[in-house]
Amino acid sequence: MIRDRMHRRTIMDLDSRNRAAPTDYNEAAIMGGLYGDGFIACKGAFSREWVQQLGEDIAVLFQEALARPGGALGRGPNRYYVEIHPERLRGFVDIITHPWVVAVCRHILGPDYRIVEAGFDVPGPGALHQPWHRDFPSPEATLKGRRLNSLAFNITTVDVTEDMGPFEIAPGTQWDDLAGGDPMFPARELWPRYEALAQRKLAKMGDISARSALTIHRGTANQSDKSRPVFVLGVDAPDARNADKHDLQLTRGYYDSLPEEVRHHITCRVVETLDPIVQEHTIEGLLMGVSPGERMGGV
Ligand SMILES: O=C(O)CCC(=O)C(=O)O
Ligand SMILES: [Fe+2]
Repeated sequence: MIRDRMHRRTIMDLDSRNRAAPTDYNEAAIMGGLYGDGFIACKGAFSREWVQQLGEDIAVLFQEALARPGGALGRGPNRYYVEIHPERLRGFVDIITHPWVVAVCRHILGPDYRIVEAGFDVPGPGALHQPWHRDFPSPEATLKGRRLNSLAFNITTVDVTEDMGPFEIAPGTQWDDLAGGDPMFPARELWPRYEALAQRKLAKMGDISARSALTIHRGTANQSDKSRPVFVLGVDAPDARNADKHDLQLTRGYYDSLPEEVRHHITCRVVETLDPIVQEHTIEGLLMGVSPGERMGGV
């Protein structure tokens, strides 16, 4: 009980210290952005000091993952994805209780949304372009039902510059039916369409973005000498099945310390001690990178 009260106090302190002033988040703008472009952002949601702490926690977890066989998944040359135990991030509760994150989840996924994945991408120096892709095949709910039932949130840990291989999206392509081809990797003949649509996202420390992971996107070639670690949070509507591919674990002590309202939104195993995460969703199509000079498809 004491623990619970202390935790609440921590959250409240962080509210006043580290968060943007509460704003009325416009439901129609959120729906319009995610159903339209498939990508929205909240600029300056966290302080730079808070993001620096996130970056430090991620750096520790990245070193641990690289040292453990199977701990970090290759996503192309010098590009990794690592799924994590949320409680290893000091700011995890700040992220999932951030009023903009809560508003976006509620408006798009409904009141029973569930957090199913926490991890980070690290595109390092020398990482190549990724092939244009979506992170998983479009479910029936989206293809036939024309409804988004999952979201991916990203928080950059560094100020992204042009030479760091920014993230790019092709707005509106969350609705594309890739029938007849690979369900995640559009054929190269289609790439010129995505290149023409492409928007580069030069996120700054403190920004949070939300996207449909179905919106066709790619990490671009990192030509700088700095890596660009970015936190990833996956959230499902009750009918989505993405939790099946992940194994979110919280220790009993941490779980019990969370307010009931927060617990309600996490699909996880409650464990005595954290098991090493068995990364199960290698995406074969991402293992090869595309050199920036390489012809981008089409004729
Ligand atoms: O580079 C990024 O920010 C995202 C990478 C990505 O889309 C992926 O690995 O699936
Ligand atoms: Fe991706």
